[in-house]
Amino acid sequence: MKTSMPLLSVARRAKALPYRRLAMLGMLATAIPALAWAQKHPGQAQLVREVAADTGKDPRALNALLDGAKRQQSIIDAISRPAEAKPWKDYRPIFVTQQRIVDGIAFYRAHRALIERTAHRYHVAPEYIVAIIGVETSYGRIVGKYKVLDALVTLGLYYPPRASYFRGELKTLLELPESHLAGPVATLTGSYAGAQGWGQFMPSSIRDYGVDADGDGHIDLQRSLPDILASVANYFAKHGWVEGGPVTVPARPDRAAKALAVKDSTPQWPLEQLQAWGYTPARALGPGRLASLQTLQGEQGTEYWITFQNFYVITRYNRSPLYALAVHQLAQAIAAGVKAKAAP
Ligand SMILES: [Ca+2]
Repeated sequence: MKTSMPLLSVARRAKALPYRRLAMLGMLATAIPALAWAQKHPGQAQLVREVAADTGKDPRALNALLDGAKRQQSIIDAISRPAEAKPWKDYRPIFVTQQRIVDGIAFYRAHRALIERTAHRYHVAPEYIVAIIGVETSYGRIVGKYKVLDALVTLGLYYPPRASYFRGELKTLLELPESHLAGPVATLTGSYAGAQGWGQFMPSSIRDYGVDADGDGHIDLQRSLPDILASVANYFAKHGWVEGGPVTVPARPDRAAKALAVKDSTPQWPLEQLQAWGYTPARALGPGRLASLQTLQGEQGTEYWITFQNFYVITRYNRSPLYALAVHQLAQAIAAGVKAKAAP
């Protein structure tokens, strides 16, 4: 949306105007240096000032880039109905499908050496790296068709409920050096939220956790499998993945189990405490671990899941416990399938 009239057309129309309005235009003309450019998007001028100050990038190039971005109503519609609003019984069938399991096993087998080498280097579990890119993009098949710049301009500058987060991501996108992106900013595509590549990284995640694992000088999360896998593994590692640690186990509650209100999946009670409150883990685990509890509505009724640090780490990728549980179940199914197929 243009916020002021183009000045050239004002000047052309001036001849036909009466004196008083001409005088006003004369006053306007003295202000022309300040008005020579009209921002296309609300807040664009301020954003460009900040990016230019932080990076030394040319404000004209930044403005040209942003002038080419469009507010897309479909992006605002998409963010207003996230899948995480569903109960677990409806969420799970979307992400933990037989197709995604079969494809994950095939993907793991096709790239086994690279996947396991990467997991080993970052001290994380290989099947969880694979499950993340399985849930995010079906192993790179569906990486998103929105222009990343349109997505972040729309949500950062036109969507007040999430503007502070998305404006920050837009600013980071504009500030990232070329070496951190899969191509020129205007050409990047991704999700409606502006996440890119097989692992759907937001710009701040590319900046903080992206890895150039193949050493070609670029973090390419669209085309380089070594970069894609290492970046996801690094994300887990930096958020505190415990090598060999459990993610979550189902729990059977006693009839008198204490009702627990859990705000997020930060591990907060010793496992023994949860047991004392009436939640018995489905398999025995060593004592002394901090845990939390998720109560979800599954197909067969209420499900109780005792969650650990690694579950919390997966929620750093996506805050929803449903997401973390879907990643966990997909990872377990893939690992079982790879093991079964590897056996004689
Ligand atoms: Ca690279």
